[in-house]
Amino acid sequence: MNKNDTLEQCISQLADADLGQLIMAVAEACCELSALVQQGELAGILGAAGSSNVQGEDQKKLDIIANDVFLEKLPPCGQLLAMASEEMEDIYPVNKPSPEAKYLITFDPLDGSSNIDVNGAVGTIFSVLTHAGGDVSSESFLQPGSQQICAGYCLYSSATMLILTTGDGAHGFTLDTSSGSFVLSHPHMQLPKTTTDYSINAAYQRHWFAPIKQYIDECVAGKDGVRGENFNMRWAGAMVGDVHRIMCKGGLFLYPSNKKLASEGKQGKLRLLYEANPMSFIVEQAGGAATTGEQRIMELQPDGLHQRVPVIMGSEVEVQRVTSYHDNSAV
Ligand code: AHM
Ligand code: MG
Repeated sequence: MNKNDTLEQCISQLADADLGQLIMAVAEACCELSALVQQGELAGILGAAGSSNVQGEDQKKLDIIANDVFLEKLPPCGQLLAMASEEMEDIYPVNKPSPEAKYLITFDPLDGSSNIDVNGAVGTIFSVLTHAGGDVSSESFLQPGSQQICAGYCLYSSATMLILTTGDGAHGFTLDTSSGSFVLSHPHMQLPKTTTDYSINAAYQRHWFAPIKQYIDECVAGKDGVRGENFNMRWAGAMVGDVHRIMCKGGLFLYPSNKKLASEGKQGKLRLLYEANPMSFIVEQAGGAATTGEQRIMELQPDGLHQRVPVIMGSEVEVQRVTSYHDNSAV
């Protein structure tokens, strides 16, 4: 696998050719979405759909279109038994799967959808699991993130990039719009162990639990506080955008639980199976870490398709620091 190889060339070296076919189908779906996102208002894709998803969130037109693109493009690869998405309450069993089909996929077809109407960065996140056997049901998807055999995200921004892992590192491919191919531009991405960048929605500050408040207060105090150095904050409003920056430069992404979410019976905002797990797999493969504050995300046993979890991921030393604040906390 060499820089400037196409995704197809890289995939052809995978021991599991079936997985390769599935990855190429995902890449094709991302390519189609990328073209739609680039067209924006000209493709009539902006604005609200006038419906809400299973989580009670308002859907954008592009949320639904993106979901449909995945439902159309993935099953023909012949490797999938069923799919689960942020935009669908129940699993989507593939009609007449081939006898060899053994994979399950979860995906957030359009992450950061509040950015669509302002021409901000959005993305797609996906995670591939192997079906253990027997009839496929939603329980089949309830596997810890450590069982993922592949995960990735596609960032639709100034360039479209697909970041992939099959467990041998995290590799970044940039879409060459002239050829329609993803090209290996960022092999073996590695994020720095230390950082002075963090990423959190500070509007929820009054709801934070003590460990997060302490961590962020210390970052904000900069040179004048216990950290003795200045920090920088960025928040794109799309996890894919924020985590991609961290994959390139280092940093810490936090979407923790907070008192408001807890009062609504939610452990976090981000969903375990198609946001937290795949992004954790990629970040860990790039030398970073990912935790809820109390437990490594990829070790959580899921209890529902749309389960939400606190997410803290990025440069290892900072993840360890936030974790230590949770260890010492009464809340
Ligand atoms: P979505 O999948 O419905 O777009 O929601 C997930 C997004 C993340 O991409 C982002 O980090 C977060 O929600 C932003 O939430 P908030 O608006 O609370 O800052
Ligand atoms: Mg999302």
